[in-house]
Amino acid sequence: MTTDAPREDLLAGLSFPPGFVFGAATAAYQIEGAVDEDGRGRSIWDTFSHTPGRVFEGHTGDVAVDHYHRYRDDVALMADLGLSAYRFSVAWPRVLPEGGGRVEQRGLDFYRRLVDALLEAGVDPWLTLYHWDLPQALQDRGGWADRDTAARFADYAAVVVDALGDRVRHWSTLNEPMVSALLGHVAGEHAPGLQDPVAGARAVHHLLLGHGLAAARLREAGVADLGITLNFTPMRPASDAPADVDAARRLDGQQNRVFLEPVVHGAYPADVVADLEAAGAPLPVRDGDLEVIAAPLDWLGVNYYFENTVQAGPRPAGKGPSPFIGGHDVVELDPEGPTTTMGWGISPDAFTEVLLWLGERAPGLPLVVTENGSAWADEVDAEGAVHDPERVDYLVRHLAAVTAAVDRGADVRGYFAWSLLDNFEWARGYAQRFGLVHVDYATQRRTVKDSGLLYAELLRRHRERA
Ligand code: IFM
Repeated sequence: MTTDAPREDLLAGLSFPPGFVFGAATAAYQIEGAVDEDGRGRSIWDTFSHTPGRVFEGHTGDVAVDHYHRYRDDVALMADLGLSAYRFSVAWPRVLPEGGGRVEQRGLDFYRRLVDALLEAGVDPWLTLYHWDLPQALQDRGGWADRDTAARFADYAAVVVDALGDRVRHWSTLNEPMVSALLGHVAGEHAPGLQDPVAGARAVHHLLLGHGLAAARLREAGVADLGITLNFTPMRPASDAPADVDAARRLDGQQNRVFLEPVVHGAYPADVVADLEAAGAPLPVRDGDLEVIAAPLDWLGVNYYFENTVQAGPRPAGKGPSPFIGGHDVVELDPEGPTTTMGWGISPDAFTEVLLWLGERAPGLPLVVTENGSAWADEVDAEGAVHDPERVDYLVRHLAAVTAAVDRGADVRGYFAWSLLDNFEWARGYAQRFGLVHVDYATQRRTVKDSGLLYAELLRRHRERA
């Protein structure tokens, strides 16, 4: 790898507390490939991506970036970059091909090998149990809309911790339950591709219940560093008009608060409960569930990408169905100013605000930025370099946003860039590149981008200061 730091000192002024964790993140279905190997069962994303019209140009995760076979090289790359930590997810259908019952040791062995390679390379593994790849067998029995899936998730957690608990210290239950529940069951934009608000509300609750039940099993197995990862998007009203203010409240409720509040305070926000009931899609809460969901945590994972401005009014057809229950009368406005290739705006100040807001909403709970990053149209040039000035700019400004939050008292303990590698960006396929490392999908060749080099330089300076 070329290690020349970019000439201009973009990192001046960026300084993080001693012990601050710097890593990069990925997820199983986005990188592993090898979908038919070693007894892996099908996941809802195999089904979804193979359904015509669901994913950009019919892309699938069948091969992805072949990490299943190239994990040793990828770990070496992480060590070269100087990452102190790596956040990855375990594919539930590799471990339990039918969702429950028979355990596939070959699937667990892959993660044992991966974790051993990470530890040998001095990279601390941060394991996420669920990053959206539900076994299809469980979907066939109702998926997250069915309460039993929460119990199956806890059983799966117990199997994984039994296999890896001796070598993985940092555990997370779910990644972005908002996306699983609402993009998957209300907008139909993600697997399982439903447009069913009732199923969406049920999925919200059962994912959170699964989190709580799994947390208990992980604690029983001795896990002492446990979190959940939620994605936060500030919702700004387009004006002071009461209808816009209420639209922002409703979307903020379903995007942010309906996940945060039960996890940290053991109660759903009353306004969201009322909104969902009014939409005919109630949360199926039973006695005792909220105590389970509010299991004590050691940290909260924060994924942040952009903010939204919202306006009351009919949603234009071109926008597609809203992921929010009853959201047909709210429009998320197109961002003003530059956007990434995802069409997302760039708002580092809102990132600082989210971290400070979480400090108030979840006092005493350390925060870890488990994802932050941006997609751009990167290419390898004739010299074999990938110049990605927009990602460099996004990275530097968002790291500065973290330091600003820390300076103002937010207890942020780490930052994981999304993503280590270019990969399968769900419904957007391989057209969106988020990696610090470019992947040529024809050859699987990895090339560290300028942003990756800059990140490596930041990490080098951070280590030197420690
Ligand atoms: O690629 C995703 C990731 O899987 C979850 N968080 C957002 C990323 C970018 O869309």
